[in-house]
Amino acid sequence: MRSLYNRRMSSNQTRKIALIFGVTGQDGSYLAELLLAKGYEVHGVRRRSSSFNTARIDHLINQKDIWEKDFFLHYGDLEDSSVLNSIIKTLVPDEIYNLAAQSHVGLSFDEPIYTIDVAGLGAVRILESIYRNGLVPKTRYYQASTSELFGGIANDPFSENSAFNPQSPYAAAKLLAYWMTRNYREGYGMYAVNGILFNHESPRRGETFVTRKITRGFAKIKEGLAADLVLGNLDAVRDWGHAKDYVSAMWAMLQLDVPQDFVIATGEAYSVRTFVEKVAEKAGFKIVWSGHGLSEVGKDANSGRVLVKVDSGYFRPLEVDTLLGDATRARKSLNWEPEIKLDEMIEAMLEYDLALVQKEKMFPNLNRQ
Ligand code: NAP
Ligand code: F7E
Repeated sequence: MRSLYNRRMSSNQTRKIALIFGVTGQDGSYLAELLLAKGYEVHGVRRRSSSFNTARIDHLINQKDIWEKDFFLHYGDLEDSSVLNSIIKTLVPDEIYNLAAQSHVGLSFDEPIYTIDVAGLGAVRILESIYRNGLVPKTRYYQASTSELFGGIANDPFSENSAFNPQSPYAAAKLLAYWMTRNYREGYGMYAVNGILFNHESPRRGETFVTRKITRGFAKIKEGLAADLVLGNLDAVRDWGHAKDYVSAMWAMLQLDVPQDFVIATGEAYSVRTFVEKVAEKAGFKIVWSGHGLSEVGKDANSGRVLVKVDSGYFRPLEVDTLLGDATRARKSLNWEPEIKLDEMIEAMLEYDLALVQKEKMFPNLNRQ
């Protein structure tokens, strides 16, 4: 921070400064690319980790013409107010994107307090820092809100006006952050908005989320590195878009004259079961299902081999059955449309995972310490 502070004090800043919490995550990496392409000076906050956690942004770090000229990283943690306050106070960013969270819904049942501290109170720590440093008229704030707020009990598409019904510690934490974002907007006049994003995926999606688990699983099966894939609730239905499309919406939400919250979704939803069938087909298998509940299996129609099994370990204490979004407001006010179709996204994810598995076959110790 000290060297950055000196540099910032002496520079004559003409371009916009963006600060991304969660820059090492799926969305953070795509957003950093987008903002750099738009000419921003981009700062990201990363956590100290005992193993490398910058794989998604290494291509930016390794570009000599942008690293520490256009793109900067700072150590910090959403649990540590003093460090994040010092980063915000020093940079005085034009835009802050809060994408940092323990973002796994299933895991939030195992670690509820940590999840609420980071995904809920973490947002309040940033909002307080903006407010108490007198940055309200300058700094705009984006909160990574989520379709999990809705809880998935209605069959109609969810919009900005739908009721919330959080079904996990993760969703409850995000509900706190959602309301605090609105409170700072309505109470203090801060430009602070919630992007209520439905599920979005990509080859950079974490490997424990269901879409990536499926593309990685079938890549391993195809290349002979796994016999089968074990999943939880196959009947869950989700509205899956591509992360690259969704980070454009985040940026657009911070460019309006009047701050507003937006739902971002494709308007099409499929079950986990259908997602499996689509991935399997692209990997050269045709799945036929038999059995029920925990005994259900997906077999390859040609060989009769069991490729998909169900295990109760992947079920959650509370499940969100169906999430389908209505992004009419974003279409009208942000001129936003999702461009990448589900099948195209699945092909890209599978292709990426096949290449990864082939590398792992050639270098079996690749991921071992
Ligand atoms: P992700 O890949 O899990 O990335 C989360 C980011 O948060 C990572 O950079 C992670 O750092 C960082 N982080 C976690 N705990 C932190 C802490 N204590 N302090 C500072 N940073 C911390 O998530 P994503 O898919 O990109 O999603 C971005 C945001 O949108 C998240 O807040 C998520 O809850 C929300 N969201 C996601 C979706 C979706 O479908 N992807 C939908 C709606 C909302 P490490 O890399 O070190 O772990
Ligand atoms: O689960 C079911 C699971 O973990 C999707 C996060 O980005 O999107 C994400 O949360 C569905 C659920 O994502 C497995 O029960 C079945 O119904 O991929 P997921 P999520 O819980 O929807 C929202 C919008 C966020 O905000 C979150 O941050 O798939 N499912 N079998 C499984 N899920 C997992 N993870 N693993 C399975 O084996």
